[in-house]
Amino acid sequence: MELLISSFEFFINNILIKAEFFVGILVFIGYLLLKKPIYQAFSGFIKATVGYMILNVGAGGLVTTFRPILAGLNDRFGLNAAVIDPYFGLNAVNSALESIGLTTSWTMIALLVGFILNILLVLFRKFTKIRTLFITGHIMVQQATTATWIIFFAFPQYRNATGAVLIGIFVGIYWAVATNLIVGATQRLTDGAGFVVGHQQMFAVWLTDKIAPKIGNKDKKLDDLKLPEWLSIFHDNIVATGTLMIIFFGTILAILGEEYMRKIDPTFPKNLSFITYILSKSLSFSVYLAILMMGVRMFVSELTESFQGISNRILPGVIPAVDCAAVYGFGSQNAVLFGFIFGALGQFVAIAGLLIFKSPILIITGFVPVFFDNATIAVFAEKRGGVKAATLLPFVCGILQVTLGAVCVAVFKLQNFGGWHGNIDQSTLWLGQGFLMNHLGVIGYVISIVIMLIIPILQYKKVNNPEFYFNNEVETTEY
Ligand code: ASC
Repeated sequence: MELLISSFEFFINNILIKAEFFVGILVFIGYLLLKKPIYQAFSGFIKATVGYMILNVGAGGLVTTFRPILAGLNDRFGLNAAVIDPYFGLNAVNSALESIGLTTSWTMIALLVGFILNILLVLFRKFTKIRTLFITGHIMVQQATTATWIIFFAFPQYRNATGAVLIGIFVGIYWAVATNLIVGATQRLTDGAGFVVGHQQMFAVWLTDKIAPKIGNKDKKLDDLKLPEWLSIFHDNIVATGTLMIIFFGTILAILGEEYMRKIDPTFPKNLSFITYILSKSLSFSVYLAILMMGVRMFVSELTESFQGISNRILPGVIPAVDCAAVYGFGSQNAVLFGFIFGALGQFVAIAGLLIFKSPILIITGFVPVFFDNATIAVFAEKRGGVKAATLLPFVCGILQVTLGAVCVAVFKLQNFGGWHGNIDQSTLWLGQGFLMNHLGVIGYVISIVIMLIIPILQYKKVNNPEFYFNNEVETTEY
């Protein structure tokens, strides 16, 4: 038994939550199954792992640089608001659990239960209609942690191993169902690259894919926007991001002020002027984004090729669900930027609304949801509804992230802990499910699980050509 536990621990700490190795190993095995020579499998392992690590450097750089700046607004003006960001959400949940004498130690068990359940759902795909395996480790940890609070909060009687299993079932089914839902959308976007988004906005992406064609014209691409001669420099992604970030973060940094930034940022050298500091912080956004995109290109191309091996042999038809950034290389170069800017505008409008209407709960923009949710939504929106969808949908999402984020803080009683997970699926779908659990108890839990399980079955019913459903080809059916 002890050996079993320590192998589980090894697996969780070294593979499951280290997505770079998970992806690398999958690529390695995939190539071997495709009967490629071992040296090619090795080269694939290195490129996929390094590619994912590069992506992490880019994403990590963005998160660690810009999260404190946005959150600084809260501190600087003593707003006592909840920051909507999964890292703040994690801290909030940790403190909330501590306040009731618990820790997140059950979360790791839940994580494993969820992962195994996802594999079982794929294995029994004949009945479940699930094709996707969620492998974005750090996201799984964040979601399992938030779910720990939601479920322990709703069921004080199960603050034990039973609760851990309930959490595992909840997240495992969400991982499988939500990613399975957007196979069609992702395959259409990437022209059948053979992966799907496994992150924190899958339900929103599914809706985007449905709504975008109704509100915009897919042929009016961001890259084709006719700009006056001098503005055409912004067709270049680096120029566009760099310039906009100088305006965006320049304004926020100016509001926060030099004195405050010197106080909170130990990397602000004494002899550097505030203007140079602002320029270099803002432009580092373009740097990290360029790094992120480079990593994405590297691992996506390896994964796409080699995963055929796994999906042909071991888990037939299975599609890996990976970080949302994997789709940033598809579609117009500037879609990511538009998503972020319009999402942020939506959030700021909504925050102004909370202030004007004297909401008892205030919200502060967190970097992860405002950037990664909205950039992802914009990429999908642009594919199906052009410029109009790529601007309007992130704007609406930004409004929802703030308003429903505030509702989540109230419903899950997190107001004293300073944060909420904040990603759009967690602030919509999970809010509804948590609400059911709070009010109907175990019946609410069962209802929310059953609803999730029915989704892929309904989805399958709508497919015109069931053969396509399980063999990874680009689906044309919409559901
Ligand atoms: C998240 C999160 C991150 C980023 C990253 C995007 O939700 O916690 O660190 O998005 O996964 O590439």
